[in-house]
Amino acid sequence: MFDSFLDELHTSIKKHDGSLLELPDQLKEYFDPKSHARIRNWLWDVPGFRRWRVTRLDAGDKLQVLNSVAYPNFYKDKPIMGIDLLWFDKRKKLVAVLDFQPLIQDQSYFDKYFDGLKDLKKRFPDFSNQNNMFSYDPHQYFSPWLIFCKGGLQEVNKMLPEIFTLFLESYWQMALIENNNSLQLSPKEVEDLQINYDKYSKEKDPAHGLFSRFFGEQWTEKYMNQFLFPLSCIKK
Ligand code: BLA
Repeated sequence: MFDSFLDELHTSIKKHDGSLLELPDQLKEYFDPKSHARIRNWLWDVPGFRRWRVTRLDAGDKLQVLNSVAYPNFYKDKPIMGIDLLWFDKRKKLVAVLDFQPLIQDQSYFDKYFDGLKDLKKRFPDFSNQNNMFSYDPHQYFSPWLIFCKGGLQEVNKMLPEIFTLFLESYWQMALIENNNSLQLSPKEVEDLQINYDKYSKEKDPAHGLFSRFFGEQWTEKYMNQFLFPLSCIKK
Protein backbone atom coordinates (compact mmCIF):
# COMPACT_ATOMS: atom_id res chain seq x y z
CA MET A 1 0.00 0.00 0.00
CA PHE A 2 1.21 3.52 -0.93
CA ASP A 3 4.41 2.33 -2.68
CA SER A 4 3.17 3.68 -6.00
CA PHE A 5 2.61 7.07 -4.34
CA LEU A 6 6.06 6.92 -2.80
CA ASP A 7 7.58 6.23 -6.24
CA GLU A 8 5.57 9.02 -7.79
CA LEU A 9 6.67 11.48 -5.11
CA HIS A 10 10.35 10.57 -5.44
CA THR A 11 10.21 10.70 -9.25
CA SER A 12 8.61 14.10 -9.04
CA ILE A 13 11.26 15.39 -6.61
CA LYS A 14 14.05 14.11 -8.87
CA LYS A 15 12.42 15.74 -11.88
CA HIS A 16 12.70 19.03 -9.99
CA ASP A 17 16.43 18.51 -9.45
CA GLY A 18 16.17 17.08 -5.95
CA SER A 19 19.14 15.12 -4.67
CA LEU A 20 19.13 12.65 -1.82
CA LEU A 21 20.96 13.56 1.38
CA GLU A 22 22.67 11.06 3.66
CA LEU A 23 20.90 10.02 6.84
CA PRO A 24 22.31 8.13 9.84
CA ASP A 25 21.60 4.38 9.44
CA GLN A 26 19.08 4.22 12.26
CA LEU A 27 17.01 6.95 10.68
CA LYS A 28 17.36 5.78 7.09
CA GLU A 29 15.75 2.48 7.95
CA TYR A 30 14.67 0.95 11.23
CA PHE A 31 13.04 -2.40 11.90
CA ASP A 32 11.65 -3.55 15.19
CA PRO A 33 11.69 -7.35 15.42
CA LYS A 34 9.03 -7.41 18.13
CA SER A 35 6.41 -5.33 16.36
CA HIS A 36 7.62 -6.28 12.86
CA ALA A 37 7.27 -2.62 11.93
CA ARG A 38 9.68 -1.15 9.41
CA ILE A 39 10.20 2.56 8.84
CA ARG A 40 12.16 4.12 5.97
CA ASN A 41 13.03 7.80 5.67
CA TRP A 42 14.42 10.01 2.95
CA LEU A 43 15.73 13.53 3.13
CA TRP A 44 15.96 15.57 -0.07
CA ASP A 45 17.83 18.67 -1.04
CA VAL A 46 15.51 20.43 -3.49
CA PRO A 47 16.09 23.85 -5.10
CA GLY A 48 13.81 26.39 -3.41
CA PHE A 49 13.37 24.26 -0.30
CA ARG A 50 15.05 24.26 3.07
CA ARG A 51 14.11 20.67 3.84
CA TRP A 52 12.01 17.97 2.22
CA ARG A 53 11.42 14.81 4.19
CA VAL A 54 9.61 11.60 3.25
CA THR A 55 8.58 8.68 5.48
CA ARG A 56 7.17 5.27 4.64
CA LEU A 57 6.01 3.12 7.53
CA ASP A 58 5.12 -0.52 6.99
CA ALA A 59 3.54 -2.13 10.02
CA GLY A 60 1.70 -4.81 8.04
CA ASP A 61 -2.02 -4.99 8.47
CA LYS A 62 -1.83 -2.72 11.52
CA LEU A 63 -0.80 0.38 9.63
CA GLN A 64 0.67 1.65 6.39
CA VAL A 65 1.84 5.27 6.11
CA LEU A 66 3.21 7.70 3.58
CA ASN A 67 4.10 11.00 5.19
CA SER A 68 5.94 13.94 3.64
CA VAL A 69 6.62 17.55 4.54
CA ALA A 70 8.37 20.11 2.33
CA TYR A 71 9.57 23.34 3.92
CA PRO A 72 10.27 26.16 1.43
CA ASN A 73 13.35 28.34 1.93
CA PHE A 74 13.08 31.11 4.52
CA TYR A 75 13.36 33.77 1.83
CA LYS A 76 10.14 32.51 0.25
CA ASP A 77 6.94 32.85 2.25
CA LYS A 78 5.20 29.93 0.55
CA PRO A 79 3.01 27.36 2.27
CA ILE A 80 4.54 24.14 3.56
CA MET A 81 3.56 21.00 1.66
CA GLY A 82 2.02 18.38 3.91
CA ILE A 83 1.01 14.83 3.03
CA ASP A 84 -0.21 12.24 5.52
CA LEU A 85 -1.67 9.02 4.08
CA LEU A 86 -2.65 6.23 6.48
CA TRP A 87 -4.19 2.83 5.82
CA PHE A 88 -5.43 0.61 8.64
CA ASP A 89 -5.88 -2.70 6.84
CA LYS A 90 -7.66 -4.53 9.64
CA ARG A 91 -10.39 -1.91 9.63
CA LYS A 92 -10.07 -1.12 5.91
CA LYS A 93 -9.79 2.51 6.94
CA LEU A 94 -8.12 5.31 5.01
CA VAL A 95 -7.08 8.65 6.47
CA ALA A 96 -5.71 10.88 3.71
CA VAL A 97 -4.62 14.45 4.38
CA LEU A 98 -3.00 16.69 1.78
CA ASP A 99 -2.56 20.41 2.17
CA PHE A 100 -0.66 23.52 1.24
CA GLN A 101 -0.08 24.39 4.89
CA PRO A 102 -0.36 28.17 5.25
CA LEU A 103 2.17 30.00 7.42
CA ILE A 104 -0.50 32.55 8.27
CA GLN A 105 -4.28 32.65 8.09
CA ASP A 106 -4.68 35.74 5.97
CA GLN A 107 -6.94 36.46 3.00
CA SER A 108 -4.33 38.06 0.75
CA TYR A 109 -1.91 35.20 1.52
CA PHE A 110 -4.64 32.73 0.54
CA ASP A 111 -5.41 34.73 -2.62
CA LYS A 112 -1.77 34.59 -3.63
CA TYR A 113 -1.00 30.91 -3.13
CA PHE A 114 -4.14 28.80 -2.99
CA ASP A 115 -5.84 28.95 -6.43
CA GLY A 116 -4.52 25.52 -7.41
CA LEU A 117 -5.64 23.82 -4.22
CA LYS A 118 -9.03 25.56 -4.41
CA ASP A 119 -9.58 24.15 -7.92
CA LEU A 120 -8.59 20.68 -6.79
CA LYS A 121 -10.95 20.86 -3.86
CA LYS A 122 -13.83 21.79 -6.16
CA ARG A 123 -13.22 18.61 -8.15
CA PHE A 124 -13.21 16.40 -5.07
CA PRO A 125 -15.78 17.84 -2.69
CA ASP A 126 -16.02 14.53 -0.79
CA PHE A 127 -12.47 14.92 0.49
CA SER A 128 -13.40 17.52 3.02
CA ASN A 129 -14.31 16.26 6.44
CA GLN A 130 -12.06 18.49 8.52
CA ASN A 131 -14.85 18.85 11.01
CA ASN A 132 -13.69 15.42 12.14
CA MET A 133 -10.32 16.71 13.32
CA PHE A 134 -9.58 15.61 16.83
CA SER A 135 -6.04 16.55 17.69
CA TYR A 136 -5.13 19.50 15.47
CA ASP A 137 -6.67 22.94 15.29
CA PRO A 138 -8.03 23.27 11.71
CA HIS A 139 -7.22 27.00 11.79
CA GLN A 140 -3.55 26.65 12.58
CA TYR A 141 -1.25 25.61 9.73
CA PHE A 142 -4.18 24.07 7.82
CA SER A 143 -5.88 25.75 4.89
CA PRO A 144 -9.61 26.13 4.31
CA TRP A 145 -9.11 23.87 1.23
CA LEU A 146 -7.37 21.08 3.08
CA ILE A 147 -7.97 17.74 1.37
CA PHE A 148 -9.03 15.40 4.11
CA CYS A 149 -10.66 12.02 3.69
CA LYS A 150 -11.61 9.39 6.14
CA GLY A 151 -12.77 6.57 3.88
CA GLY A 152 -12.21 3.02 2.70
CA LEU A 153 -10.82 0.97 -0.15
CA GLN A 154 -13.03 2.65 -2.70
CA GLU A 155 -11.44 6.04 -2.01
CA VAL A 156 -7.93 4.54 -2.07
CA ASN A 157 -8.41 2.99 -5.50
CA LYS A 158 -10.80 5.31 -7.25
CA MET A 159 -9.86 8.81 -6.20
CA LEU A 160 -6.58 8.95 -4.33
CA PRO A 161 -4.28 8.27 -7.34
CA GLU A 162 -5.77 11.14 -9.30
CA ILE A 163 -5.86 13.48 -6.33
CA PHE A 164 -2.28 12.69 -5.42
CA THR A 165 -0.98 13.43 -8.93
CA LEU A 166 -2.96 16.64 -9.28
CA PHE A 167 -2.02 17.76 -5.79
CA LEU A 168 1.70 17.38 -6.47
CA GLU A 169 1.43 19.14 -9.83
CA SER A 170 -0.47 21.95 -8.29
CA TYR A 171 1.95 22.36 -5.38
CA TRP A 172 4.96 22.53 -7.74
CA GLN A 173 3.20 25.07 -9.88
CA MET A 174 2.61 27.32 -6.89
CA ALA A 175 6.07 26.69 -5.42
CA LEU A 176 7.97 27.50 -8.62
CA ILE A 177 6.43 30.91 -9.27
CA GLU A 178 9.02 33.61 -8.59
CA ASN A 179 7.41 36.37 -6.60
CA ASN A 180 10.31 37.87 -4.71
CA ASN A 181 8.81 41.31 -5.16
CA SER A 182 5.53 40.54 -3.48
CA LEU A 183 6.54 38.74 -0.28
CA GLN A 184 4.25 39.31 2.66
CA LEU A 185 6.60 37.87 5.27
CA SER A 186 10.27 38.58 5.91
CA PRO A 187 12.78 35.68 6.07
CA LYS A 188 12.91 36.14 9.85
CA GLU A 189 9.13 35.88 10.12
CA VAL A 190 9.10 32.78 7.91
CA GLU A 191 11.83 31.23 10.04
CA ASP A 192 9.86 31.88 13.24
CA LEU A 193 6.69 30.47 11.70
CA GLN A 194 8.49 27.33 10.53
CA ILE A 195 9.99 26.89 14.00
CA ASN A 196 6.54 27.26 15.45
CA TYR A 197 5.17 24.74 12.91
CA ASP A 198 7.65 22.12 14.14
CA LYS A 199 6.90 22.85 17.80
CA TYR A 200 3.14 22.78 17.23
CA SER A 201 3.26 19.65 15.07
CA LYS A 202 5.47 17.80 17.52
CA GLU A 203 3.07 18.62 20.33
CA LYS A 204 -0.09 17.66 18.42
CA ASP A 205 1.09 14.80 16.24
CA PRO A 206 -1.15 11.79 16.92
CA ALA A 207 1.69 9.49 15.80
CA HIS A 208 3.93 9.83 18.87
CA GLY A 209 2.27 7.05 20.89
CA LEU A 210 2.10 4.86 17.88
CA PHE A 211 5.81 5.23 17.09
CA SER A 212 6.67 4.45 20.71
CA ARG A 213 4.64 1.28 20.56
CA PHE A 214 6.26 0.17 17.31
CA PHE A 215 9.85 1.29 17.89
CA GLY A 216 10.28 2.10 21.61
CA GLU A 217 10.42 5.44 23.42
CA GLN A 218 14.15 6.04 22.97
CA TRP A 219 14.22 5.67 19.19
CA THR A 220 10.98 7.66 18.88
CA GLU A 221 12.34 10.65 20.83
CA LYS A 222 15.38 10.76 18.58
CA TYR A 223 13.24 10.38 15.46
CA MET A 224 10.88 13.19 16.48
CA ASN A 225 13.70 15.58 17.42
CA GLN A 226 16.21 14.80 14.70
CA PHE A 227 14.10 13.93 11.70
CA LEU A 228 10.42 14.86 11.94
CA PHE A 229 10.59 18.19 13.76
CA PRO A 230 14.19 19.35 14.23
CA LEU A 231 13.26 23.02 14.61
CA SER A 232 11.12 22.11 17.63
CA CYS A 233 14.37 21.81 19.61
CA ILE A 234 15.30 25.48 19.14
CA LYS A 235 14.97 27.28 22.46
CA LYS A 236 13.04 30.55 22.23
C1 BLA B 1 -4.00 12.02 11.61
N1 BLA B 1 -1.70 11.07 11.44
C2 BLA B 1 -3.00 11.09 11.90
C3 BLA B 1 -3.20 9.93 12.72
C4 BLA B 1 -2.01 9.24 12.75
C5 BLA B 1 -1.08 9.97 11.95
C6 BLA B 1 -1.73 7.95 13.46
C7 BLA B 1 -4.51 9.55 13.42
C8 BLA B 1 -5.30 8.71 12.45
C9 BLA B 1 -6.68 8.35 12.93
O1 BLA B 1 -7.57 9.19 12.82
O2 BLA B 1 -6.87 7.23 13.36
C10 BLA B 1 0.23 9.51 11.67
N2 BLA B 1 1.50 11.57 11.54
C11 BLA B 1 1.37 10.24 11.43
C12 BLA B 1 2.66 9.70 11.08
C13 BLA B 1 3.52 10.76 10.99
C14 BLA B 1 2.81 11.91 11.29
C15 BLA B 1 2.96 8.29 10.92
O3 BLA B 1 3.33 13.04 11.34
C16 BLA B 1 4.94 10.87 10.68
C17 BLA B 1 5.60 10.05 9.94
N3 BLA B 1 -0.19 15.10 9.55
C18 BLA B 1 1.06 15.27 9.05
C19 BLA B 1 0.99 16.22 8.01
C20 BLA B 1 -0.32 16.61 7.88
C21 BLA B 1 -1.06 15.87 8.86
C22 BLA B 1 2.17 16.67 7.23
O4 BLA B 1 2.07 14.71 9.47
C23 BLA B 1 -0.85 17.61 6.96
C24 BLA B 1 -1.19 17.39 5.75
C25 BLA B 1 -2.43 15.92 9.05
N4 BLA B 1 -2.88 13.81 10.26
C26 BLA B 1 -3.21 15.03 9.82
C27 BLA B 1 -4.55 15.32 10.21
C28 BLA B 1 -5.01 14.20 10.92
C29 BLA B 1 -3.93 13.27 10.96
C30 BLA B 1 -5.31 16.58 9.91
C31 BLA B 1 -6.34 14.01 11.57
C32 BLA B 1 -6.08 14.39 13.00
C33 BLA B 1 -7.28 14.76 13.76
O5 BLA B 1 -8.23 13.98 13.72
O6 BLA B 1 -7.21 15.83 14.38
